[in-house]
Amino acid sequence: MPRKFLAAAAALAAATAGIAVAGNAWAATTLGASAAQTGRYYGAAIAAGRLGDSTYTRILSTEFNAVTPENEMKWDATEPQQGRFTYTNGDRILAQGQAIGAKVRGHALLWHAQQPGWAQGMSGSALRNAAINHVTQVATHYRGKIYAWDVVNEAFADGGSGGRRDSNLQRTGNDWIEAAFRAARAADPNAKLCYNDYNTDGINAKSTGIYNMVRDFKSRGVPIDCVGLQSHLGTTIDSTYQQNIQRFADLGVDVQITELDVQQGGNQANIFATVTRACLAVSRCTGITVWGIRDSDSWRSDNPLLFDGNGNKKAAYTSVLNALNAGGATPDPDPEPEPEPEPGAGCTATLTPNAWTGGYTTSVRVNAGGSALTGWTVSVSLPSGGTITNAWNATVSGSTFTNVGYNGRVPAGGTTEFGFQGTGAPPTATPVCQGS
Ligand code: G2I
Repeated sequence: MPRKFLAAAAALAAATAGIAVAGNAWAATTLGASAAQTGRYYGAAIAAGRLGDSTYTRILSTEFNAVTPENEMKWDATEPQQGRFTYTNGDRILAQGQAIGAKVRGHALLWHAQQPGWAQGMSGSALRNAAINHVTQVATHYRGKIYAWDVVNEAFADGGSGGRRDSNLQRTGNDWIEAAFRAARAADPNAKLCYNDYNTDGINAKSTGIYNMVRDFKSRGVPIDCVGLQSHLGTTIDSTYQQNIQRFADLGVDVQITELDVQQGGNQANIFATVTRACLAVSRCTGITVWGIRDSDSWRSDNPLLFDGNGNKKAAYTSVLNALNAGGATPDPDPEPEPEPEPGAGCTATLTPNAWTGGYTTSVRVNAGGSALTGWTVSVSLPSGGTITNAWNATVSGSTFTNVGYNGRVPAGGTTEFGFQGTGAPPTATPVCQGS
């Protein structure tokens, strides 16, 4: 075909597909289409009560290719009286999503908040049975139609404990989460099953508690497919945001950014772009959902979304779109191969203990030496009578520590750190480090 016809055909194809040609690159012009270029979705939480607003539905159908019901599939909405299920508003969200060809995320089967009054007053096996029945009924009603379910929402405590949050559900026994995941899998085998939480937007005690639960679930065959990082953000973003996504992905689960909103202020557009780039950098980060469409639709009052109250695109919108298009348009055509590490590569480890009478904690620095590591073990010899009670950023068996998914790779000359706690006096002998 002559050159000018080729160009015309390309322009026509672009117009038909709703994409524009920017320079020599193909750049999509909506969030959903841009995300789709890299096989991801870009979604919004929506409310049934707003579907009559034409500005709202115009932006929704133009920009987004995934939806989450903001409240309509929660326990209080779907089972207001025990055993009497109401799906009217949840079904409206589903139908709206299907009408625009969007993925529908289900939110949320079990949560300590927004429980119907009858469940709030229950405990013990009656509550456990009611909760599992709720999971089974709702997941069965939506069977085959939900891309991913938030099976359990916000079950971990804030602060440094890394443990579970107290709730009526937690008091039915620590296994309530895995029971819920098993029931959800049985009811809808094709939905991805997610654990979803907030304040998990970097490597911290809470996200590490969840990380340990997911690792345990994977090792015992409890069905879990994804982790939702809500990402309700303020004026800063944790420097380990991407690393945290990566460590969950390395456990063999998808990661989804499920409820993104960012306080308006100097950094809003940059933070939105940073989140976008972090997700695009991790192949198992499958999509991003913002928690509402316009600032006026948000549960927050600090204008945290991508469209202003009039439905106009904000600077944050443009920064997200550009980041999506950069990620989709510039895959590295000729990546440098990773250098193969020498088998049995050497490494060294040094302890920096912090001791008190009867116990200690210590950080351990693993130093890769001359060749890169893909994994490592560090064995320590404990003074007699001493025991190890706890470890972080490593798994422990006896007195040998092994890297976890996100810190096994150490470049030549590089270091990584883990730590542990013990009783008695800290080890004094040089630990034995073995790399692979
Ligand atoms: O709190 C923000 C989100 C945190 N993660 C879980 C999400 O499910 C949660 O969403 C919010 C909704 O955006 C709010 O719209 O969850 C709130 C409830 O905890 C929702 O607020 C509730 C109000 O508290 C109720 O008074 C109201 O009846 O919305 C209900 C429906 O409009």
